[in-house]
Amino acid sequence: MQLSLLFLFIGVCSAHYNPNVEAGRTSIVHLFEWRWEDIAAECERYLGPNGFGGVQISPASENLIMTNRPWEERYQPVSYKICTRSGNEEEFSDMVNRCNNVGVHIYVDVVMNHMTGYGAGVGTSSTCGSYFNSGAREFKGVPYSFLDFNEYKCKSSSGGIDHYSDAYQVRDCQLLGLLDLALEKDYVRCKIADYLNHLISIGVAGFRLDASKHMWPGDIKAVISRLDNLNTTWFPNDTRPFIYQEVIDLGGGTISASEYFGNGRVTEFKYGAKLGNVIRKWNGEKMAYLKNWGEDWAFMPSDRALVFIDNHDNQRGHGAGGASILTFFDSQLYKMGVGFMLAHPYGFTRVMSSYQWPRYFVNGKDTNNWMGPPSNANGSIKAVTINADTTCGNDWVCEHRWRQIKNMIIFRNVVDGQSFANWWDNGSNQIAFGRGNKGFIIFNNDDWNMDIKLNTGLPAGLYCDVISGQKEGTDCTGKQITVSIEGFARFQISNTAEDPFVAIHVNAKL
Ligand code: AAO
Repeated sequence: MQLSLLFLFIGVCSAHYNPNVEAGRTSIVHLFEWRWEDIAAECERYLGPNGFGGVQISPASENLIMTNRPWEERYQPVSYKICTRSGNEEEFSDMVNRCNNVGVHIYVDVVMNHMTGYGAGVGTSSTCGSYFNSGAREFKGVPYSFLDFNEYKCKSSSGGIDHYSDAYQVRDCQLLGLLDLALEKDYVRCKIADYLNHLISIGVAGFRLDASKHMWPGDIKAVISRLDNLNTTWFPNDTRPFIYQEVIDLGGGTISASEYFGNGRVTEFKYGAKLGNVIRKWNGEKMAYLKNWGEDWAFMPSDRALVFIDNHDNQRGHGAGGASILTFFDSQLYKMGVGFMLAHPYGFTRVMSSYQWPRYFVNGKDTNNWMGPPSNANGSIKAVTINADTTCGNDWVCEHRWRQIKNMIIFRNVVDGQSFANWWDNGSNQIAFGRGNKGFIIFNNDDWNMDIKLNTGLPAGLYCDVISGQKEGTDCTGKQITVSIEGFARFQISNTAEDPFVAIHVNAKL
């Protein structure tokens, strides 16, 4: 009896690591700053049919309206009303319904560490008109008062985080001047849990917890323990929400990602930073070194990691990761990075989907990195339009619709659960590996051509490369690869190819 209770307890705890994606789907996409109505349409017309597991959405809670509408305003909450430039509650519910109905789940970015900055002022310049007075620490829409903030607890001289080496300052003081909520208070925990439970009742599958490093792991746990199970219209009984915490731990800091494993998964920021170095061939790195990619690179355990090549911060020089981070601006290298990530078994994967902005560098810093999403003169966000060639218009980049990336999302679904196999490298930047007998990928990131015969582990047959093209009906619009009875195939990849890599899998057999 006692033993079964223990198992029950372990079962309930471990559930927050499970992304709750539908069987056969393995990745989510961050549709940064998209409107709810565009996400609903994208689920139905693209994400569902192409095997995406879910969407991370921008914060849904009411936020401060800032001059020129920078994207950052979404991280300055004013209340927990579902009411932002992305849409209202009705549109939000419609999105969740329509996405869930095509097997694509919604993951909400939740800002619970803080409210607006202390300099936000007084008034109702918020996306739903809720009154706030940042000086008096008053947020009527929740409501919060000065009693609900951490000022008395913060011991730094400025009230902000003066030293990241002081774990107390990081948790108890203001991050970037944002009013730090007193998460030790039952009242505050309840207000946040009520908001999350409201989202759960609508049908979301989980949460990204923004700025988790700035909250005590125990406070986060106290909120999570108040959360309901997921809505049984779409999820099995007793399903816990998926939790992934944004903790930037590049190693050597005072706060370690592992402190947060008890609550759910954690963002692995080393992943994109290190892979960026390898693919850019900086610091003497080469792709051959990727043979033991994963925990051996000082990453967290695979079943605790949420991995990504870039995120909405480090693609524009915010957050952490530095210059090595690959983004859509370096599209050729970016596709290789995302391709490698989606082929490799480590971690739960998230791909980024961005909007364009005109970068303008002054002394190495992009002075336009504040710019918000494509918007109309009245401040409303522009619709995501779809061009005849399936790419997006209105300055939406839609990396997730790039053929190479979309096809690698499918590749990951096809090889799910298969072991990392048949590694090969030339000691430099030509590498290949397979996933059991389901898929095989090969890269040429050297400055010379490649012509090699390798064991793919795949059944004999003719395969369509899903990078240079794809299988359409019985045709292949890209390179064709013949696998022999023994599982061997010849690969020729020019170093000047538009995409110097090839990927084949059993669902793209001709
Ligand atoms: C804006 C203005 C501020 C203003 C504030 C209030 O920019 O000047 O004071 O409003 O009025 C976003 C924007 C912020 C914006 C904020 C609110 O990025 O610029 O502030 O909305 O509008 C830290 C946090 C991490 C956070 C990241 C940006 O730990 O949680 O900063 N990310 C999330 C969101 C992000 C959002 C917020 C949090 C706030 O994803 O979009 O902010 O809701 C070190 C630390 C990291 C720290 C970085 C950057 O990293 O370790 O924890 O991230 O510094 O401060 C090497 C080191 C590495 C180091 C890195 C960068 O790589 O190894 O450890 O350098 O220095």
